[in-house]
Amino acid sequence: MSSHTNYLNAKKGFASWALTIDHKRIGLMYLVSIMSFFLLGGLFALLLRTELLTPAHTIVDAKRYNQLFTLHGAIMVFLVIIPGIPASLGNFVLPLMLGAKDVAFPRINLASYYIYVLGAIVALSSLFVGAIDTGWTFYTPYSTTTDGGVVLMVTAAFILGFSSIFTGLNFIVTTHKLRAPGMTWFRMPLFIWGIYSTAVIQIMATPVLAITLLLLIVERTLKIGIFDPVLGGDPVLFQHFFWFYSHPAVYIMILPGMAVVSELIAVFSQKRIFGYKQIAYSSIAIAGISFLVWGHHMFVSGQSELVGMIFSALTFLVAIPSGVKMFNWLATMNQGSISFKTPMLWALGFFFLFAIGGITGVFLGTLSVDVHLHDTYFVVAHFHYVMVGGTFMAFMGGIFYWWPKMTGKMYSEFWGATSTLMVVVGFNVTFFVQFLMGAQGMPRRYYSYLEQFQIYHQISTIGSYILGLGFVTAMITLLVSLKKGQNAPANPWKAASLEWTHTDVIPIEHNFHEQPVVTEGPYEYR
Ligand code: HEM
Ligand SMILES: [Cu+2]
Repeated sequence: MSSHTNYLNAKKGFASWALTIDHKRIGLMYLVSIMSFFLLGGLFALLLRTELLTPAHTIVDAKRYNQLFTLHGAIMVFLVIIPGIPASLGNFVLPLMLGAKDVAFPRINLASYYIYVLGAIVALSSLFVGAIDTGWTFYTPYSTTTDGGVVLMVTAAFILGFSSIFTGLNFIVTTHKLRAPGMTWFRMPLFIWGIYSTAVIQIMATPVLAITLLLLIVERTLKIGIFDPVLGGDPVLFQHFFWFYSHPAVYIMILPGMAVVSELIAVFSQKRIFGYKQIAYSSIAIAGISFLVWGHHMFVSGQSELVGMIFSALTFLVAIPSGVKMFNWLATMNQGSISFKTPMLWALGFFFLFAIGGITGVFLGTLSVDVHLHDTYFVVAHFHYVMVGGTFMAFMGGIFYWWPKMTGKMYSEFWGATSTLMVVVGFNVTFFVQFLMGAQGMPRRYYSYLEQFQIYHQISTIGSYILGLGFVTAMITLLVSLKKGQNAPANPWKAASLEWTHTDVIPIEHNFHEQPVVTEGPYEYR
C-alpha cells in the first residue's frame, strides 16, 4: 500500500510544498510551525520558572523578567493556542471528514499560512527594537507609554488576526457547501461542530481585536487621545475592547480541544457518542454565550457593582454547556470497551485537568471571590489548567490520533503513554501549588516575592522541568516513528468517520478515489 502515490509523495521538491494548495500539506506546515513556536514559548516559560527559584534575583533582572513573560504569553496565545488545533488538525481533517476534495478556498488557505508566517516574523522582529514588557494583554496606558517594540508586537497580532479570519471563513463555507452526499448536519462528526463553532467566533470577534490594536497603534504613533488619560483617553475602554475579543478568544482556544476529545472518547470507547445533539448544540451555545461575559475580567477595574453582578451571573451560564459535554463524555465511556491507547490517555488527561480549570473558572467568575483572587497566581493556575491542561492536552491527543493518517506510521505506545504520564504529573506539580499561593495572595507578573512563597515556587519550578521533559519526550516519540515506526493500517483505531474508512493509509492528493456517499452517523462502530 505504502508504495502507492499519496499526498506526501505525489509531488516533490521545495516549491511543491511552499506553493501547495492541498489542505493536508498546509495542515502539516502549520503543525510544524506551531510546534516550533511552542518549543520557543516553552523555553521562555522554563526561564521564567528558573528565575522564580529564589525570592530575589536568580538569573534575570526585573525588566528582563517582564519581557520574558510577555513574550511567553504572546507567543503561546497568538502563535500557538489560537491557531493550534484548527489551523493544523482542522485543516488536515475537516475536508476528509466531510468527504470533500479540499477546503472551499484552497488559495485563501495557503494565504492564511503565509499571513501567519508574516505575523510571526513581525512578532519576533519586535525583539530587535527592544522586547515588549506589557504582558500579552497590552493594557493601556502602560502600553502607550512604555518603550520597546509595542507597535511591532501589536502589528503582529493584527496581522495574525487575518490568518485566523481566513481559516475560519474557509471552514464555514466548506462545511456549508462541500459536504458529501448524505452527509447531513447531524451526521457530521462532532469535531466538525466544534471547529465550525470556533470559526464563527473567529470571524465575529477577531475584527474587534484588530480595530482595538489599530487604535492603540494610532494613539502611540500619532498621539491621538483614545486610551491614554493624559491625552484625554479612557484606559478602561481598552480593557472593554480587548476582552470583548479575548474572552470569546478563550473559546477559540478551548472549543477545538473539546472537538478533538469528542472524537477520541467515542472511538476509544467504541461506543456511539452519548447525547450527540446536546454536544453539538452546546458548542454553538458556548460560542454564543462567550460574547456576553467579557466584563468578568474587569470586576476590579471600576465598573459599577450592578454591571459586575450581571457579568458574574452571565459567566455562570457558560458552565452549563461545558458541563453538558463533560457528562455526555462520561456517559459515553460508561459501559464502553475502553482501550487505553496513547490518544485516549491524552483525552483522559484533558478530562481531569480541564475539569479543574473549568471549575476554578467558576470561582473566578464569582464577583466577591474574584475581588480577592484577581491578578494572583490563582488566575495563572486557572488559565494554564484550561489552556494547557485542556486545549494543549487535546491537541496532543489529536496529533497522536491522526498521526497514522498524516504519516502512515505507528509510534511506540510505551513512549507515548510515558510522555502523557510525565506531562500530567509535571503539569499538576507545576500549577496546582499556584492555586495555593495565589489564594494566599501571591500576585502574578512579579519577579520577586516574599519568602513565605518560596517553597511553592520551588515545587512549581521543578514541576515545570518534568512537564517540559514530557512534551519533549512526546515529540521525540513521534519523530522517531517516522524512521522506525511500523507501517500503519488504514484504520488502526477502528474509527467510523470518513477520514479513516474511505481513504488510503496515507490519503491521495484529492483525498478520495471516488466520491464517498454517507448513509449513517459517524459513530456506528462494528
Ligand atoms: C509548558 C509549561 C509552561 C510553564 C512552566 C509556564 C509558566 C508561566 C509563567 C511562569 C508565567 C508568568 C506568570 C507571572 O509572572 O505572572 C506564565 C504566563 C502565561 N502563560 Fe504560561 N507556562 C507554560 C505553558 C503555557 C502555554 C502552553 C500557554 C498557552 C496558552 C501559556 C500561556 C500563558 C499566558 C497567557 C500567560 C500570561 C502572560 C501574562 O500574564 O502576560 N503558558 N506562564
Ligand atoms: Cu473571560
